[in-house]
Amino acid sequence: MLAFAAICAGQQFDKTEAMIPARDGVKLHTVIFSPKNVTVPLPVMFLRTPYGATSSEKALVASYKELIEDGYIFAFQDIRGRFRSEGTFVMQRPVRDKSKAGSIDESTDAYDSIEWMLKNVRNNNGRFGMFGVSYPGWLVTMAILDPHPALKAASEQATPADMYLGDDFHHNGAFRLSYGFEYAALLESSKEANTNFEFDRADTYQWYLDLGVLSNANTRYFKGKLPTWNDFVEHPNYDQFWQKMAFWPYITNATKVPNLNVAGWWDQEDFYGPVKVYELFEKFDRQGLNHIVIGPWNHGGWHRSDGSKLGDIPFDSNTSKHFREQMEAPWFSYWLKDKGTRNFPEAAVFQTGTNRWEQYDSWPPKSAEPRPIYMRAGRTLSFDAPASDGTGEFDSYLSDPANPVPYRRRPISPTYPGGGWPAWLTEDQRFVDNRPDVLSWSTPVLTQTLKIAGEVIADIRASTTGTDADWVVKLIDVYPESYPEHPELAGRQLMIANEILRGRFREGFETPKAIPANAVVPYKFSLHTADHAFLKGHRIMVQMQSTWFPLYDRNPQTFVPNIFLAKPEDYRVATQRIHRSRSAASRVILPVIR
Ligand code: PG9
Repeated sequence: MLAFAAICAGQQFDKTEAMIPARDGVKLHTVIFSPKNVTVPLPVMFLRTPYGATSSEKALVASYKELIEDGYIFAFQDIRGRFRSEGTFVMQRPVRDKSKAGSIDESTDAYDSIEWMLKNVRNNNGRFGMFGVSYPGWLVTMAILDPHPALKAASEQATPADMYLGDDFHHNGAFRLSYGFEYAALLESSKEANTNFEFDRADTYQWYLDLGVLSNANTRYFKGKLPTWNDFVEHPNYDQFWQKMAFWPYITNATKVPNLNVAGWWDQEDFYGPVKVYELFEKFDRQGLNHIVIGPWNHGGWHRSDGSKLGDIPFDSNTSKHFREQMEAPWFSYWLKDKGTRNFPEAAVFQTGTNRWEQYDSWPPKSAEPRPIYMRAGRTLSFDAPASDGTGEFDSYLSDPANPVPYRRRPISPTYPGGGWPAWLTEDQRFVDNRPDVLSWSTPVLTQTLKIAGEVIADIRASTTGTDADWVVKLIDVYPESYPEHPELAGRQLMIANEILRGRFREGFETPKAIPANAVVPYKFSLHTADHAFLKGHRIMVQMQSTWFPLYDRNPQTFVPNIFLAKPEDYRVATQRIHRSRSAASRVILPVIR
């Protein structure tokens, strides 16, 4: 194959393909689209991916209309070991050991590719922009850790930042079973394809239940051949393996490249990541190069659709189109083409409920007042703390690993492709509200609107008859029972924030500790940031449960050193108590704004 050959002539672009040599000689397959008949030098928009580089003009035009209108050369690259690139694929290859000469990582591959394109792509103006959602967003973040000097603008979008604490594979140490299983199969079953695991049941809830203990994944299906699954099994705790994959050890300086971090409130995969990367860079950002946009989107929703709706939830405007036209395109055109003005808000955040874009000088805003809202008797929720310490001040449920709470309405279709996964976080939580193993506490109907902007924190006191337990906390907006403007939303329970904590990690993620049975234990964890108005006429609800299946694997509820090796008999029913007395109050801390 020619190193750099014109392949075909589309309508608007000339397409060429190149095998770009990295410093260790591995060649990276890159598809370059240059607008036809343009003589002025143009910047290059560069996207790296494990999913197969965009190779048709039709796909390019369908995805990047607003950027195309501004005029760019586009370059799409398969990362090493995927599709037509040489080398070995490593899931989120960690940052290289810089003391070793010639060592490589995704940052050096981006650097070497830019260096090559700078010299070989005709008519480039010497400036490169990198963008991408999720894995490609992670590749952008890797590239700006050690950027090529020609990389002048970036937008990481939905990058993972920590696969153990908050992104695709685990949250707070709880293993994301359906995602981890299906994603390992997707990327590691074949080099030149994205392979969807073939389930023999329509309802994957039942399929994962029938799988039984986690070790059956290898004995029955993967046979030890998928490196990522084997890593899950071998690294059940937050050890060096996961820490080296996270960004916090590496983001120790300001970003040199202007970076627009982008996140979606209902991102079903990586919401923790972009907010974390923004926070990490922000500590050092004296030059105002680090910005964030958070909109009412699911994973990558800002690049699909017009963003007027997600699931059943309407937003009163075309939020995705607005982002692409008014935020993303001006960002790149300012830094790469000297067009427009540098008046980018520090944080452009869509406030759900009022459905308005807000601008903040920092995210989360410093002006919010943390106000605890307490779980109280009679399944009520109140800003008044409990006053008494009487006996029986708790609510309780039986958590049975043999009958776990489904995370979305059954039948649960596979994660990929499509189906119910992309918008599941907006699903009406009434489908589990009446289960005996789900508890809900709610306020009376609000007589005035309550706005929150910032971090929501769960601060729970709980006991279990077992020696390990998962605690799931959801903050929910309950819509009015009569809602003529959108009758389909009447009485709706919409999740605004949520998270899980695997109880064994309550004192730290590196070393799991059994929970003392029947003791009241504090569990404090973040439900992440939100910007939401609970409107007058709505109610605020907090919901708790101890299983969320098959999104999370089942906690055996008996302490075992490694849950991936748990035996069937380790999985036991436990009685969970959520305490609500004065000295053992359970609450959620809300960042209230005026
Ligand atoms: N959420 C996906 C992912 C990113 C990085 C690692 C593993 C999975 C993605 O959408 O790319």
